[in-house]
Amino acid sequence: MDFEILKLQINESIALVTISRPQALNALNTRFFNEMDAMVEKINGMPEIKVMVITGEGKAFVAGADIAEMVNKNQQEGSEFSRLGQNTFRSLELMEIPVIAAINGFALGGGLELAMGCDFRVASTKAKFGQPEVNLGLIPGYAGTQRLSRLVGMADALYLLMTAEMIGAEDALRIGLVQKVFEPEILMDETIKIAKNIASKGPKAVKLIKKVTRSGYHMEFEQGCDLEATNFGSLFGKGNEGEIGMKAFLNKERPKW
Ligand code: CO8
Repeated sequence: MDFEILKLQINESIALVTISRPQALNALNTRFFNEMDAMVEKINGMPEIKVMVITGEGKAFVAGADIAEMVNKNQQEGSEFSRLGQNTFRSLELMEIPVIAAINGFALGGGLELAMGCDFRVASTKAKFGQPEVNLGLIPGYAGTQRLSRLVGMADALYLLMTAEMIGAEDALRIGLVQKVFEPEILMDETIKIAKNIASKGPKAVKLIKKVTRSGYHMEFEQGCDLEATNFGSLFGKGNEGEIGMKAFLNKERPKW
């Protein structure tokens, strides 16, 4: 597929995907979802890529779903547009490699939902966050009603969803919506540093962290522990990643994965 909205830059083993429709503050339309699905498939087919980073061009990360595209939809089309976005953002969670949102500006509505579909979020001090759907007589449709409460707890989620208040990076950090905040000039360099740090770790272990932590979250505790033990064991044995890492430690060397 030809990409018009998404730009892909490869930096060693890091894939940087930039959403580039700044004239509409990177609002999410059908074309975006089709491109993001194709991008996920493309990166899934590139074993050399160890971390994916998503950011936005201009003053927004993403200012929401494209209101101009949504305005004339009927009920069935509304639900279909919701499922389209839900599936795309779920596919980020299902990628084996970590996905980081680098939030450069507005992350509103569908934009915050995209960020929440990533594994964690780093933000510029200038970023703004909110779920303003109630201002439009809507509710979130890309799993924002589900992910926000899981990430920040029920009361902060309901506060943001019901008031449509836009919060800054400091408040987002305080409630755990973002994990790190940087000055705008250094946001991308610092994000790439975080990505490269993760890329230097045991690659199978990083993928299993994502799989076991995400799958276990929805399981009974004992079932999650069972999943952990099985996958923990899968890293052991001759020539396997755990052996390489542990031997390197004992020999005071850097592991060669
Ligand atoms: N959709 C379409 N166009 C948009 C959007 C959007 N979400 N946001 C901004 N734009 C456009 C503006 O219309 C404007 O276009 P033009 O230059 O042609 O007039 C251009 O981007 C620049 O925007 P502004 O002039 O408004 O820029 P400001 O800096 O003055 O304001 C704001 C920035 C505060 C971000 C403002 O643009 C704003 O409030 N945007 C809308 C935010 C919003 O309500 N987002 C939620 C959308 S709903 C949603 O995401 C639901 C997700 C689930 C959908 C489920 C499927 C059914």
